[in-house]
Amino acid sequence: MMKSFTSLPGLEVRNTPSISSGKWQNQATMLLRLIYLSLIAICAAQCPDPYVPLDESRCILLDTFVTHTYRDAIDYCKTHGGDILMMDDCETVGLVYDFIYSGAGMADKHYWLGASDEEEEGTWKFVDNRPVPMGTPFWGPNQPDNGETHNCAILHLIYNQRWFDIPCSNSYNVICLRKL
Ligand SMILES: [Ca+2]
Repeated sequence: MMKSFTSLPGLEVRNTPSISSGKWQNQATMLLRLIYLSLIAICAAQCPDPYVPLDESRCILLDTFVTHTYRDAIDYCKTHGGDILMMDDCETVGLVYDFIYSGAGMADKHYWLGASDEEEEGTWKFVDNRPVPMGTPFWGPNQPDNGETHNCAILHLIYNQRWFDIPCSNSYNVICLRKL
């Protein structure tokens, strides 16, 4: 009579824990819980549509389709739960620059910067009242240069998106930022 496979010498089947044992059930439950919590964390960290990530803590909305005056651009971003583009550090300037040049149809436009010297000629302030950095590498060559008729700022496509003063009543495309 043939010996069964599992009873051959050296191949004794050990008493392995069953999938239904308490230990395995606990581990499976823990694993599922971890996956569930990770999914919640990933979902919570997503930028709300139509924003996309700028970096690990900020979202960007770049509208290439509709142009707005400066005031309307500020309202447009507020309506979308964010703020018109404001940036006073080179890291953010670099990130926004890279973003503008990362896809088709974005780099051939001017975008509003949330900055103006309407209140006091020559004193540039962001919408949130922070002072606007002057000179290189932020502004284009010899900018701002148009005095009392040019009191708002754009990222100028001819100047590689460096800043340029312009009348606030002009219409340009909009970039909004918001926290993740
Ligand atoms: Ca001015």
